[in-house]
Amino acid sequence: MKLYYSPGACSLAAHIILNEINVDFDLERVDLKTHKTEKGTDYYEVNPKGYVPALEINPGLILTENVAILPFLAQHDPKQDLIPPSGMGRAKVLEWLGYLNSELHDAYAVFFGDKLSEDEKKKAYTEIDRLLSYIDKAIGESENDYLVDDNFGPADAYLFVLTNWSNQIEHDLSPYKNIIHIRNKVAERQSVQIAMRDEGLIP
Ligand SMILES: N[C@@H](CCC(=O)N[C@@H](CS)C(=O)NCC(=O)O)C(=O)O
Repeated sequence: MKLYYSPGACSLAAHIILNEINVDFDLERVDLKTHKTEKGTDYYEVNPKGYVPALEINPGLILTENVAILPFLAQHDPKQDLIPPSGMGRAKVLEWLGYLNSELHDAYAVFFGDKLSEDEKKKAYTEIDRLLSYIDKAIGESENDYLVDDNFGPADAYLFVLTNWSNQIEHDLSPYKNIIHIRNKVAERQSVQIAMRDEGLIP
């Protein structure tokens, strides 16, 4: 398998799950400004949508979209308990992935487009805070150790990656104690440390 990624982008979540499962994989970095890969390939030929992540499963077979890639990778070895195989447990993982993807990811993404005015920035921070407040409360009200049940899974990896962006956009995460609690546990995982090192995010 091969993951097309950009350092620190949402593709880091797939990179983390690849490190969790027992597969050989390659990485190919994408420059999201030029849409060229590190090997000089026009990235639109890999993923016509132009964004990362894209997962090449076999030559010519490409899967895109975080909500498809993350469960696909997580189910690779059912013994690892990264995602329930069926039923409500699996639906709950997909519920979180959908929310993170369509709500929180979009709310952060506003900062990575055109330069924002001070007023636009204020509105964008307010929206991020609204979403994080909901997530933090939901974690606090559940008795689970992670977003879904007591096992680390793809939704936790995705939440970790998205909330990493708070640092980049000078957004204060400190009020969200329950999110920070999960983030700290995720950050300690070897899969995360290796992915971040391999993307050049930490030494
Ligand atoms: N719906 C896509 C969105 C992916 C996405 O927004 N990727 C960003 C990085 S986090 C990107 O590549 N942006 C550059 C671009 O859109 O050209 C998914 O969930 O996979």
